[in-house]
Amino acid sequence: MALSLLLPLLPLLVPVLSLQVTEIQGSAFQSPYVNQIVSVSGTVTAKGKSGFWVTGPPSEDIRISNGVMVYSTAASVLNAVAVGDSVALSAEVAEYRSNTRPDDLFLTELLRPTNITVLSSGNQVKPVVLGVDRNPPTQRWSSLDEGPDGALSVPNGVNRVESANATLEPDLYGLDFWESLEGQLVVVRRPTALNFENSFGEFWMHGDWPVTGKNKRGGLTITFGPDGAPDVNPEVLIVGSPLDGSKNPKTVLGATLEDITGVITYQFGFYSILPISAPVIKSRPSFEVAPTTLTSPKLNILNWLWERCKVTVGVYNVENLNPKSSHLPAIAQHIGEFLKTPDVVFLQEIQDSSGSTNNGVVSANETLAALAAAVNNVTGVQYSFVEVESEDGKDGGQPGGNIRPVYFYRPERVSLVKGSPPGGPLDAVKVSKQGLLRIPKLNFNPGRIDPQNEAWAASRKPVVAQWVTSSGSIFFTVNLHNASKGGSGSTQGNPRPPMNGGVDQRTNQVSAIADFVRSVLDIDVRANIIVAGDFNEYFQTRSVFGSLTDIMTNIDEAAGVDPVERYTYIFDQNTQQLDQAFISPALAKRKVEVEHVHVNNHGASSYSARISDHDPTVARLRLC
Ligand SMILES: *[C@@H]1O[C@H](CO)[C@@H](O)[C@H](O)[C@H]1NC(C)=O
Ligand SMILES: *[C@@H]1O[C@H](CO)[C@@H](O)[C@H](O)[C@H]1NC(C)=O
Ligand SMILES: *[C@@H]1O[C@H](CO)[C@@H](O)[C@H](O)[C@H]1NC(C)=O
Ligand SMILES: *[C@@H]1O[C@H](CO)[C@@H](O)[C@H](O)[C@H]1NC(C)=O
Ligand SMILES: CC(=O)N[C@H]1CO[C@H](CO)[C@@H](O)[C@@H]1O
Repeated sequence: MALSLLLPLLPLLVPVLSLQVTEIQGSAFQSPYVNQIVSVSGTVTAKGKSGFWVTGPPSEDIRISNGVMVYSTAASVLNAVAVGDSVALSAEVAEYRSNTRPDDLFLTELLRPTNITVLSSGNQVKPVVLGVDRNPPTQRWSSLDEGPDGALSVPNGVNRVESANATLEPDLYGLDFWESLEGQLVVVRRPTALNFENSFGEFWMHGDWPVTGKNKRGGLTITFGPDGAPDVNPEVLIVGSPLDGSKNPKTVLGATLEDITGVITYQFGFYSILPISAPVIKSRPSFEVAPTTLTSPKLNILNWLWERCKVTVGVYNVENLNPKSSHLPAIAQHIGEFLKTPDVVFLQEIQDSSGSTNNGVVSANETLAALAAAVNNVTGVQYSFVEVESEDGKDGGQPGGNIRPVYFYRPERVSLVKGSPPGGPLDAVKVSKQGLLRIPKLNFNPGRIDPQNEAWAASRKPVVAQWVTSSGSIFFTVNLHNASKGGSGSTQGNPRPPMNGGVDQRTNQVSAIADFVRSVLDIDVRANIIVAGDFNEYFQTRSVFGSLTDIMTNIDEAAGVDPVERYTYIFDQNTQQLDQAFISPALAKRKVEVEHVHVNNHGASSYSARISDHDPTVARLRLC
């Protein structure tokens, strides 16, 4: 109480340090003068509802910003200055972070400005032109992201940016680069949007500077860098609300914009640019999406010998589908017209017949019958389906929905290998040698992998099936949907490596799946096995996939898909793959073809027009 009453008087009582903006900012994450009253002068570069920005004389040292925000919402302060004014003022140096966001970084700012004097008006400040004056690094966020997987390493959150308070290395690390521009006026030339806008109207983009992971659509995909560690694209900015109160345009992946001028700040967990006024869209991409070219062959007497070995599979997370879902006809159209009715479709997020109504219904027979009828309506193809019913409320997801992985299959092309009963929710699928040929056979077909394993608590249990094609080839499938990334943190927050919610559970889940696959390969090293679904994890988080990649091959790798085109999902600034498929050595040895069909991330003109949050994938494999 006494202190806060005194604070406005402090500038008068304490001898005031006269500093340059560069001295206030310093070369580390936090100011050397935090909590001190200083006097400073500079030119006003921008003004918003909660303060203004001043730029002082620059430093030769690129680590040191010469801009800073002066925080105040008082009309008397905001009315006292105009853009272009050269001002002198006294204020308290502060490191600000919202109390409700303890994992954010601090923003250096000047608080409670007093004694504001306008020295002259109409001055010009030359903005930093990004891509000309400075280029962001393109692979890593922070030196504190320790471990072989960089920002995707485990354990998470073992370091803190703020307690390390390292001297900035803006040539190497994204956080350091953007921090070195904190408070400065910058120009982003020829921006490209990297996603739909978020619910606050903010959007991610990169400008005309060197980038990595660039895909054909204009997005930046998570890849591996030249040193073998993940490249998580720090060369991006999120565009916050314009300072003049206007509204950002609606964006989509690959939209291009006119140059953006604004100030660099940190807010809501991210380094952001606050544009002076609303950015302007220059072009939007076409929303036409080509269907897959990987169709199932029509067998005839001439092509039979070669074509009989092919099988097509689709993988699609259909986002909480139930018989009444308004997106059900569109999903059917996707399966029919864009995926071209693959022989087996691995579906995830099929809800029970009563959807999210929490009434004890677990069977999804009506959801599946409705989807099959709708696909038939579109294509004339009649799918059959097979699932293992969950236990009510035990598999996570939307409460009451009992989401699960399910197989759709074309009975004229493939069928379940006969002779094993279907498993119940708690029955563990096992494989054993059968018959004279000692071929692997399941005790339950279909059956769930180790359903009582703690790794599947509140999560979907993977469903295994053994199939035979109409021409007699046998293959195994594992359809899965692992624990979600809920609880993950910002890529640009204080804990390093960034928090990756559920990563330990996913690691254990993949390991349980790998154990099952190994049990099949132990019996028949040439077995055809396809493991696919929504792993809820980027392939570049190698610690999660290690147990599986020891014995199987990532299907995109086997097919030679360009690494930048491997994506099924856009989150924040990155296009990335949560949906993965792995194949056994026998399949990887033969020809493998894969296409990610971007019906949702390219085919929708707005966030709400997407049918699902995931894009489906189609693969064509040779079984013999
Ligand atoms: C207020 O500004 C005047 C003129 O710039 C300066 O002489 C004086 O020292 C300042 N007082 C404080 C408390 O900063
Ligand atoms: C951060 O580092 C700078 C430069 O080494 C130092 O001057 C400053 O006091 C440090 N701040 C904190 C809070 O550790
Ligand atoms: C789904 O299963 C329920 C309960 O066994 C049954 O009453 C209903 O007729 C089935 N619906 C379809 C479309 O098969
Ligand atoms: C089949 O298509 C017709 C015409 O588009 C539609 O009225 C009907 O509801 C559809 N039936 C199913 C099962 O999707
Ligand atoms: C432990 C855990 O992360 N479980 C989650 C698995 O995923 C579902 C849905 O995505 C969540 O509801 C669970 O909480």
